[in-house]
Order: sequence, then structure tokens, then C-alpha cells
Amino acid sequence: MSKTMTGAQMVIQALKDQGVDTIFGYPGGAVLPIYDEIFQQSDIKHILVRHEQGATHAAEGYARSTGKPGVVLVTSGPGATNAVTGMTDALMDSIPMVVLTGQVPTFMIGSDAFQEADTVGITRPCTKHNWLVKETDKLSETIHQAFHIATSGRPGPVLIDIPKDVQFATGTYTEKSKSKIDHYNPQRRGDLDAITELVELIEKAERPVLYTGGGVINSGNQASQLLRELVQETNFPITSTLMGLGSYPASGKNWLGMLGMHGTYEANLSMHGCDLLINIGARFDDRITGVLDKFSPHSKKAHIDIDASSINKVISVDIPILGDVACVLEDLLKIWKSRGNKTNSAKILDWWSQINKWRERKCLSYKNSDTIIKPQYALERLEFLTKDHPNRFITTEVGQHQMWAAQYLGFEDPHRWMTSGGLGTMGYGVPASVGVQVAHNDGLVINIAGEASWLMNMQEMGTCTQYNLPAKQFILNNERLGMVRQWQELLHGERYSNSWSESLPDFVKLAEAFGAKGIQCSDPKKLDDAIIEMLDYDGPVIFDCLVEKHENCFPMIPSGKAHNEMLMGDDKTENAIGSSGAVMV
Ligand SMILES: Cc1cc2nc3c(=O)[nH]c(=O)nc-3n(C[C@H](O)[C@H](O)[C@H](O)COP(=O)(O)OP(=O)(O)OC[C@H]3O[C@@H](n4cnc5c(N)ncnc54)[C@H](O)[C@@H]3O)c2cc1C
Ligand SMILES: Cc1ncc(C[n+]2csc(CCOP(=O)(O)OP(=O)(O)O)c2C)c(N)n1
Repeated sequence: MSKTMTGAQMVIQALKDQGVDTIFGYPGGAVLPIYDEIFQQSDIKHILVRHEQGATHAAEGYARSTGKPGVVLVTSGPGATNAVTGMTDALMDSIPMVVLTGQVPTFMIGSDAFQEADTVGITRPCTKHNWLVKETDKLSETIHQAFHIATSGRPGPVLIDIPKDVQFATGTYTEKSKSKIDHYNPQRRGDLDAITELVELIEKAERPVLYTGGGVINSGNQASQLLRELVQETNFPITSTLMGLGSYPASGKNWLGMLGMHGTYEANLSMHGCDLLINIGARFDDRITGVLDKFSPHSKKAHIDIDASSINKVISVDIPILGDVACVLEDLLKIWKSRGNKTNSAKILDWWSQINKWRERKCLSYKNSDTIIKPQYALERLEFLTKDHPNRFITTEVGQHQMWAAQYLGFEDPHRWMTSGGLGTMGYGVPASVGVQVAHNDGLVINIAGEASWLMNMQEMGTCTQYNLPAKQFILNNERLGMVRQWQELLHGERYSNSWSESLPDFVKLAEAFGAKGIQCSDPKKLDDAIIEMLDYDGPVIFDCLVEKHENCFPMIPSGKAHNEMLMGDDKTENAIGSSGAVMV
């Protein structure tokens, strides 16, 4: 039965049909008809952010922590352009997001009308797909297509630009079940011959390693379960990218820690020395591969990925498998078991002896202090005091603190770790923590931040207060753009060009100004009590943790170097073979 309604009503109806419970948005002239409809219903919650960039990162946090798409509603012109960073971030990190933008009326498009911008043109490179809807009759179907595209295959952001006259006009609503969405149907099951070829390599491998990534999280909880089964049954070592943390538990005995530029010694050397590298839902990012012609030089390589354009893009592989991680792992385990669960177990034990020697190096150890809080220590204490919380979620900003969080916090499950990996967007964390907390009312949400990143979207503290969101802001305050300062120290002759702030706000007073609680701590002996005070407070907290200003984040593979050319940190260089701290193996 066809239903007639206005475009604005269609937007709300389509969102309801898609099961949307929350929109992150900010109103303006070109979306007022839609806001009027929001006012007249109560099924969908609208979270009024303080900046459209905040809306997009909040939607990312919501999406990553729930597995559902995040939804954003903003006005034309500056509303749309402010959302560009978040869409680009979501595109890089495979986050499903549907962005609805208002546009000037169709008859004014191209006239330099007030708050007109070519939103579809501007966002074409930073969305998976976008549409300018010029007829109300096409609006609902377009919204259903948008959700399908955002959530299928490699997930990503999509945008629908809706002129104001299309919102006012009346048309016919198309239900979700009647929408034509079958033109985009990415392949989910992998080719069985290719999977069998991989099984043959698994049976023979002497030094295998599983290199897993965000695709495992995108694929859903079943993928994570199958991955755990594969590790347990084969006894293969497993590492993950920044985006895949939590798909295999950090407490698991085969866990090597994160790999890549700030990955562990054992993970990177395993990648370098392995004879079989199985990439499961990762995209051979340059933070992982380092210099390409020295990347994992002795291995046969397989790559499981749902996006054909990810395969053989950066690294040529011997066995490409196009498909969804869960589907491929299911078939792989079935085939492997049907052939008798074989591995080269004796050789794999030898491989573990080698890996355990690398582990003994304790690459994440650091020199602690009685008088100054080391950032690593702050995170170790935070981990100790929160790891048993049944519902903990961590978001981060971008910089050294982000890498230390990846190194020193443990993630047992997927969807618990929200960070900006591909774009590396400072300002992601505060709004992302808002989005996660909105989705998980009772969750303990902590944003690990550097003071510089935190200041970039701190206005979203107002959103926290307005909606009683108790997210905790844990700022490792080194009064420096720490990651930039580290590169300047190590790679630019200690010329610290513009990498510190001479004027920082009083974060405790700032917290009070926002109606939150402020806590400052600079004494390692008082740190536990201060963290407990933060955790016990039933409301948003800004925790200003004054840390050592010049700590560097190690291990580090400098750009242009290989996995076996890691910098290990000042206190370990004396053991290193080779000069200038580079450990050669
Ligand atoms: C300061 C800084 C330092 C960094 N240092 C590191 C570092 O040391 N180590 C590190 O790992 N990263 C680091 N990163 C992050 C890095 O830039 C990349 O974002 C990250 O490595 C990419 O992770 P990924 O390969 O898992 O890819 P994602 O971006 O998560 O991509 C997922 C891949 O899986 C595929 N996929 C998606 N869904 C499915 C599915 N259902 N089935 C199959 N395949 C699917 C996609 O097509 C894609 O190819 C750093 C970032 C910053 C900001
Ligand atoms: C929007 C944006 N601008 C610039 C950068 C480059 N950048 C990466 S890390 C960093 C410094 C971050 O400083 P801070 O947030 O204090 O964290 P720290 O590294 O000190 O832990 C900068 C400027 C970026 N990633 N994002």
C-alpha cells in the first residue's frame, strides 16, 4: 500500500524503517522541515552536538561500538562542509555512516544562494556514494539504498543532499522491503579453490603469522569467534592492526600485541621472519608495511578482504580471497578440519621458541619515576583499575597517547576500542566518546587524550552535560604536540618548530565551566586515588594528568624503514645491534 507524505516526513519514516534510534545533528535553515518532524515524534532520539564535525565523530563512535550505522543530520553550506572531516575519517576507517544534509531549494541551486555549497561535489571523494535528491518521490528509496551501501561490503559513509523544497513537497513513500537495492551486492563467500590452496599452506607452514585488522570487527562477532577458534586449533601466532584490536583477546596466549610503526618487537619481527602471512581483513597500510620492498621478504602471502580494490593494491599476494571474514573463516575451518586438522606442529613449536625469545626483550618496558607521572604508567594504572569493568569502552584522540593506549590497554572483545586510524584525526575522541556513551548508557566510557587533540573538539563537553553523559576525559597532558615533538627530536635534529602550546586552559576550571567535574594529578603516588575518584563520579569528568613532557613512544619503525629496523628506546639501545638505536635482526 503506497503512502503519501512530505519529504521531511519520509526522512523520519525511512529512518524508523531502518531501525534508527539516534541521530547526531545540528539544525539550520535548509533542514528545518526535517527538524519540525523530529519535534513531533519520540521514536528517534536527536542528540544536539555543538559542531557538525562533532556529529560525525559521535556517529562514528556510536557505529563502531554497536555495529550499526551512525546517522548525522546537518544543514547546507557550512553544516555540510563542517562534516567533511568526519566523513573522510569514516571512509578511511570503514565506518558505516549515513549523513543527511539540507540543500537550498532546487530552483535556487547554482545561484550562489545563501548557504549554498556543492555538497555532492565536495563530498564525492570522501563518501562511498552520495546523492542529490531532486524529487520527493525518490527520497525514501534513496535513503534505503544509502543504508544498504553504507553497511554492505567495505562499510563507509554515504551522503544524501535534500533540497528544502523536496522536504516540503509531497510524494509517495517506498517501504524498505520494496526498495531496489540489489544492484550493489558485494561477494561474501570466498572462492573455495583459493581457500583450499590456503589450507594447504596452513598445513605446511613452519613460521606462520595471522595479521588481522579492522575487517574482522566489521564482519561482526561471529568473525571474532571463528578467528579465536582458528588460533586455538592451529596454535598460530596472531597480531593485529590498530583497527583490529579486540577481535582476538589481548590476554590470549598467542597474542603478539599490535604490529606496525609502534607495534611490538615480537609482532614486527614475526611479520618479518614468517614463511606464511595470512592477512585477515587488513589493508597493508603503510604504518604496517614500512618500506615495501623489505616487507615480510620470506613469506607466501594470503589476503582475505571484502573489497576487491584492497587486494593487490599495496602488496601483491599469492592467494587473494575476496569475501567476508566470517564467511571465509567458516569455509576455511570446515575444509581444514575435513582434511584432518593438520599443521606442522613441531616446526611451529620451534617458531614459538623464537617468538618467546623476542618476547623476553619486553619491548614495552620503560623507566618509571617516583616523582613524575610517566604516560605509560598512567595507562597501566588506568588499565589495572578498569579492566574488569564489564562494560568498558575506550576512545582516543591522536598522537603519542593513542599509541600508548594501544600498547598498554588490553582489549578482550571487539567494538570496545574507537580510534581514528587512517585519517588520524585530532579532535575525534571527545565526540566519539559522546557517541559511544549515548549508545551504551551504562558503559564506562573513557577518552584517552592528549591536551592538544582534546582542545580541538572540546565543545562537545556541552553535549555531555546536556544529556547527562558520564564519559570520562583522561588527558595525558605533556604540554606538547607530543607525537610531532617526538618526530622532530628523532628525525629533524631536535628543532622543535611549533610543537608546544604556550597557553593552555586550566582544565579543572574548564570542567567546572562545562558543569563537569575536574581533577588534576601530577604525583604518581596519588594517581590511583585520583583515577578512582574519576571512576566513582557519576557524571562527566575532565582528568588533567600532568605527565613527563618529553617521553617518546617506542618501539618505533621510522618512515622508510623495515620491520627489523625498529627504534627501541633510550634504555634499550645499549642492547641493540647496530648504531643509532636501530635494532637489526
Ligand atoms: C599516529 C598514528 C600512528 C599509527 N601507528 C600504527 C601502528 O603502529 N600500527 C597499526 O596497526 N596502525 C597504526 N596506525 C593506524 C593506521 O594508520 C591504519 O589506520 C591501520 O593500520 C589500518 O588498519 P587495517 O589494515 O586493519 O585497516 P581498516 O582501515 O580497518 O580496513 C579494513 C580492511 O578490511 C576490509 N574489510 C572490511 N570489512 C570486511 C569484511 N566484512 N570482511 C573482509 N574484509 C573486510 C576492508 O576492505 C579493508 O581492506 C596509526 C595511526 C595513527 C594516527
Ligand atoms: C587535525 C589534525 N591536525 C594535525 C595533526 C598532526 N598531528 C598528529 S599527532 C599531533 C600532536 C598531538 O598532540 P596531543 O594531542 O597533545 O597528543 P600527544 O602526542 O602529546 O600525546 C599532531 C599535531 C593531526 N593528526 N590531526
